[in-house]
Amino acid sequence: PRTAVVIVGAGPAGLTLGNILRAASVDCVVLEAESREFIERRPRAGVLEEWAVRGLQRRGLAENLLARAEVHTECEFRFEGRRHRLPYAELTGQHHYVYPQPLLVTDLVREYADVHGGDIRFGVRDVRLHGLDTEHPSVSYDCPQTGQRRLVRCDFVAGCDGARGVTRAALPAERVRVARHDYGIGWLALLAQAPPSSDCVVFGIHPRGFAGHMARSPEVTRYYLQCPPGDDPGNWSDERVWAELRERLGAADAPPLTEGPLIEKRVLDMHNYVVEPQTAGPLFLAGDAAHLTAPIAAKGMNLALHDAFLLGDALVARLGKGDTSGLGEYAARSLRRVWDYQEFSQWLSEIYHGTASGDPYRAGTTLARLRRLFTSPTAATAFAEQYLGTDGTS
Ligand code: RFL
Repeated sequence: PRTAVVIVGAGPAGLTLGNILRAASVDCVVLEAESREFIERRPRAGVLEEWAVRGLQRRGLAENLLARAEVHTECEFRFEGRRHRLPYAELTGQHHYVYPQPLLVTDLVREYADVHGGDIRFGVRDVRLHGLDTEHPSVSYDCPQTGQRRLVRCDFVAGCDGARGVTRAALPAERVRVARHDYGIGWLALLAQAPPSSDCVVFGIHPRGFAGHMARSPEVTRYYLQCPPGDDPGNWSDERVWAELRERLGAADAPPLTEGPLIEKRVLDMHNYVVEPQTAGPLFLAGDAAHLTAPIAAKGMNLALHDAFLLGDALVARLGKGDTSGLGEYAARSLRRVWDYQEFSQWLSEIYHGTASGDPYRAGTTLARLRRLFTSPTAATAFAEQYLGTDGTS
């Protein structure tokens, strides 16, 4: 069997890419290691930037999202026992959409497979890439139903298999640079079966460590607590979690937290990487496979969509009209936004974690940086632009 593009991975990047190709009648096959039920339930991100939603909308992929997502226009920092609101939409004219990643993935699978009859194979094992240095690449995998090895010949391979995928390893080591950064910090990622405790995202900047509150839906709320990297979630009883959240998110006039059962407790080590370039011959990486940003600035899913838009349009131009310019520029255009967001994550990490660093000098400069956001409209606007990704880096 032969197809134009094999897409490895059915996350936001792979599914968006698949939909763009299907809409342009480009043949493709999506290979996904997990089951459909699993990927439609996997909780992760929830914050989408307005440009990303407009990109989905232009491609007919945002109907449910626009009907159901919540629009957020401001965020709140709590530090030194006080609440400080930052009205980012007022400052930039743009806002955030809050739409849980599993809902977006569900919409994208339905559109690709059920509406457009796209080919997607779930539960595949042992995906391997072949012939990347030739004009005739192919991808092989173990088929879950028959246990047999299958081979799909293609023109292009899109590596959309996330941070733990296999396609990144197929880039030739001597031509690729991987830039890494480890913050040396852990976050306990929590999902509470409880309504949000505020109408906006809340960042608690506290000497005991960072705490975050992010609405996901009227019934579920994400919280984060800074912890040592590699910490065991077993060290965090529900009582300890809520006590720590109350302390770190506490501020004068702050409404009490709405508590509930904790349905997810995972420790995430905060680290980033950027692969340069993210292409080799017919292989193009997109999303977390090519670059990871710790959830510090809620950028990962947005970058995955950005890559899918660029790569989808470039592949359609190449396969439809023989125009190779988009593929030639893909890595550079992706990386411009990636590095911009990496820099913002770096900046924001210091705000989140500086006061708890144990270093009084860093604590002092962190608080100065924070206060400036609420005394200088220029500083607030600069923050808002980066927080919303409105700086035109695409
Ligand atoms: P994904 O979503 O990881 O999808 C990759 C897919 O590839 C499959 N796969 C394979 N398939 C076949 N063969 C193999 N060998 C395979 N190996 C893997 C996987 O099963 C999966 O289905 O990558 P993609 O598409 O690049 O999307 C990236 C985003 O998922 C990620 O950046 C975000 O979730 C990051 N992130 C956040 N991003 C935001 O923009 N805003 C947020 O608020 C936000 N919060 C978060 C996050 C990530 C988190 N975790 C757990 C990593 C919060 C958390 C807790």
